[in-house]
Amino acid sequence: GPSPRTHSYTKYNNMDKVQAWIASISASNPNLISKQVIGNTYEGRPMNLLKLGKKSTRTKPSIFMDCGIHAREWISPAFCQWFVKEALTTYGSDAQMTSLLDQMDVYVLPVFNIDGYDYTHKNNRMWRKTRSRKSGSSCIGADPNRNWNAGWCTMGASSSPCSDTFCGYSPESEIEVRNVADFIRRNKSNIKAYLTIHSYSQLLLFPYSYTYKLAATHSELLKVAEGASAALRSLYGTRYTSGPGATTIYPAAGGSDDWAYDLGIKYSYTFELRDTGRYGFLLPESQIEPTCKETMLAVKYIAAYVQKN
Ligand code: ING
Ligand code: ZN
Repeated sequence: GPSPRTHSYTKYNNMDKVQAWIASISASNPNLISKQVIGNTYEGRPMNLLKLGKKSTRTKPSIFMDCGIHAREWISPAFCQWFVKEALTTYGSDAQMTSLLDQMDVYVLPVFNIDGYDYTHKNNRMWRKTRSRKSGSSCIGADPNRNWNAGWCTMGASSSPCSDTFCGYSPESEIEVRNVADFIRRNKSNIKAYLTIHSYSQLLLFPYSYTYKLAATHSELLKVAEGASAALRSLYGTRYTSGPGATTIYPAAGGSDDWAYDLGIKYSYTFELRDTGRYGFLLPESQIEPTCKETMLAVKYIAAYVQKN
């Protein structure tokens, strides 16, 4: 079958299980999915990027989605796994998914911060950052969502290596950020949307977070976010708030969505999945399925909009 026996979409899979799943799912349907290594993590683990879409001789327009920038936000990698499964199992029966994968490619990075994710399974469940080290400080890691070259370290970030929001020693100092930024730069003319999945707070954020200025296309970003939130809410009534990061959550420079937007990717969104704080990062496994099902509706709404625009 496409998934290993030890893999479950309704459990929080550790990194070994996710890597085994990546290998088997990408071997299962070579006409719809392929994988490529975009570089290695600080600790030397391969960063496998999945590409979903009907094979074509031409380069197709695409959507890029990453999960697990922050190590402890376990619902996020669970969503990327769910999305890949849904894409493969509904292609050919669901009209929207079929049309999306016929016309576009969807790049999925199932776990961005692999070293950190592994660390949350083995050592410290609440770890957030990467696991990079530098001589001169005994503190480990930088915040991979403060390390992008977008108003880098000007607000809502710390220059102290011991802080959970340490911006790093320079933009893209974290090899995981550099690997993803390099891939997006190389493919930027084809990438129409950038989606990044975090938790928690039930928000659909868009640029900017590094400034209070509104994005040039603010009203369109808001309109699409509100449509996506309404689609999400239609399933179980889960309420999301949409808006620019700086005013909707907090000002924070060096985030990936701001960087992608300023690079020219017009549709750039950060999801903050369930819940609003009852369980926070420790969202029970019983909520993986409903969270993924409702989030699929929002992601498919954005994808459909991007596809026709
Ligand atoms: N929240 C995001 C964080 O990195 C964010 C919020 C979004 C900041 C976009 C900057 C840009 O702090 C979580 N939960 O990680
Ligand atoms: Zn996060």
